[in-house]
Amino acid sequence: MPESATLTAPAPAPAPAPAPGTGTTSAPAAPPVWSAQGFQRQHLLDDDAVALFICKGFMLLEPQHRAGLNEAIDQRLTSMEQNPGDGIYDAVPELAEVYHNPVFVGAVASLLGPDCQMNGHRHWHCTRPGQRGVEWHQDSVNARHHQVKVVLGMYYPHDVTVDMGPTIVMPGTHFRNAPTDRMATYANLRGQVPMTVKAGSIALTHYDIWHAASPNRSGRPRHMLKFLFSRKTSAKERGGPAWNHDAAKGPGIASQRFHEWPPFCGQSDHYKQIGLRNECWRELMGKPLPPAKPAMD
Ligand SMILES: O=C(O)CCC(=O)C(=O)O
Repeated sequence: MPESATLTAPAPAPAPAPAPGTGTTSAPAAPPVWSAQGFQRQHLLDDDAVALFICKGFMLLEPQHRAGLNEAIDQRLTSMEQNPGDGIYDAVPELAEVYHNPVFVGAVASLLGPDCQMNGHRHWHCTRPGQRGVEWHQDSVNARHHQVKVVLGMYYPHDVTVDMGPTIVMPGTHFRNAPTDRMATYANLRGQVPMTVKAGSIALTHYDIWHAASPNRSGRPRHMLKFLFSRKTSAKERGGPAWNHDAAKGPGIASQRFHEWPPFCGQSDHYKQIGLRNECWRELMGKPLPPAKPAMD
């Protein structure tokens, strides 16, 4: 697994064409209920990919979609006058193909288990030319913990360049919390990562990651679809990890990753981070947590 944590896979088979006589002009058919049950083993993450996700709180997936899919979604969104909120999945049923891509399904199933579910809340984030973006925030409840209960799948149907207002994420911040009103006053953070991506990319992030949207100085709207996926059962309940775990090498790979000291991170935060990374790994492995250490002054 390369450092960039980027995965690729061949395009899945195109969706079946509508039966003759069934209208292409009628309202789009309702999208199928999302499920990870059909994941393919070769698309599950390996130990290093999971360890990297635990450290950074996100990974960038670059699945191959069928020819024309990204363009069709981009055009449909650009022509929409109103944001349907949670109804975006029904309004743009091609999104079902995106979120059923085997690379995405394999990654989500690896982190949340094969019985995970698509959440009813989702959103189309459109930054139009001249709009200033969104301040730093966490989507969840600003609590420090070691679990992965929900992940976000941020899909970009077109190439995103730096002038188009990319999403920005701050690696490692899923283990930090800060009051939202204070966070909103932050500007450029050292180490932040802009999602300047190829069309079709999906940033898979921890629910707690700090993220923002930068201003759109280009001449076209920047689209991002944010879908949420939730855990149903813990690894302990299922009897072990959900990814392609190698019992001989995995723990060593993870331990090495967890001791990596990220740039711009103070010593105190690094120690707390190592503890949370280890607890997160144990949780995802279905192992009990080590006994709590006495508080330090
Ligand atoms: O549009 C973006 O890139 C991020 C916006 C976002 O995540 C939000 O408003 O919650």
